[in-house]
Amino acid sequence: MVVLSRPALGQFSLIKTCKPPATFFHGIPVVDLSDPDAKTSIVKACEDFGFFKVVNHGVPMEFMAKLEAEALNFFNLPQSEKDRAGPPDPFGYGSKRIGPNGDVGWIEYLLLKTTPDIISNKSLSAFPENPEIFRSAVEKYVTAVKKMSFELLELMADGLGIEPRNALSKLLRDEKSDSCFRLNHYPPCPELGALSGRNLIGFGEHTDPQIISVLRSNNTSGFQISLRDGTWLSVPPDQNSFFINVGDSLQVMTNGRFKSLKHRVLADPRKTRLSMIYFGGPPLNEKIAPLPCLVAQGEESLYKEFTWWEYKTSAYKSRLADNRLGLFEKSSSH
Ligand code: GA4
Repeated sequence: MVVLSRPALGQFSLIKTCKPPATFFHGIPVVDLSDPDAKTSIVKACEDFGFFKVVNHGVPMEFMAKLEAEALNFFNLPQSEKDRAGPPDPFGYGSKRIGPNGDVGWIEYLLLKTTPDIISNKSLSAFPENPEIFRSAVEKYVTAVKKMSFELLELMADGLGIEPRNALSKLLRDEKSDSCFRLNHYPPCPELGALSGRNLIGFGEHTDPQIISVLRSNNTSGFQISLRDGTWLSVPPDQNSFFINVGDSLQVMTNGRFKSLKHRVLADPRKTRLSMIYFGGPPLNEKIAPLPCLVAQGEESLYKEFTWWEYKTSAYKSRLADNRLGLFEKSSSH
């Protein structure tokens, strides 16, 4: 990886670049939600990769298409209008800067709460004409994706032999669940043609702090996952399916049996990438600890005790690529 230093990119000269992948990885586990044994494939995928693709998910395609169109309408607005929904606190519109600690990427985004109001007044202020159209597209999509996420977590609990089967899903179903929703827009960066065939990093490598993340993107590639040996694999895009990531909190709740997935996004030189991600998180006061039935006799929790609020506060003090769970490992001296 090299750091871009071309003056042409001015203030964004700190955005990193990376060689685009030569091929796609075609071995991503696929979970078919209409398969009676979906729970087994979910558990296997979470153990092997911390990542899988979901088909026959029941989320209406028109919800995805409508929200994609509305999101593009928003990102195509003049900069001054988008800026009315920013700067992010962390919610709202942001451009190039990710988080509060100096991370940057070739990206603009809208970060939204999912409870109790899906869209705050600040975010809606960028839609003076007809905010209701945008609100309704987000609400329909998020409601359907949440429902699918609850089902996935219940199947996962079944597959892991956890009782009750809502032990995981109830954290997301809770009205105090601290979940959020993100629309990411990666504009094309054609001027990079001159950069000896390198692509800008849109969203740098990181793991998600929550329980699970549910991603849907348009048909533009760029999403990459990291294997535990550090190899990056490019995920073939599929706009009709969802991609699920294991988050740090689920890693802890399974006492490390599932590992959170390190991932990143490369911007495309020619095509716009638009993705929408639901991050399912627990209530702030929830204790994040291994589920007792997943800790075998004689074994101990690998992690110190903490609440989701403590973890999130610590995450917001970190840089994107940091190993955030490291601070909470029992072996750690921090
Ligand atoms: C990564 C996952 C979600 O996008 C997010 C991100 C958050 C932000 O953009 O505000 C963080 C990042 C994410 C983890 C470390 C901190 C916080 C940016 C950052 C540098 C909304 C989240 O919950 O954590």
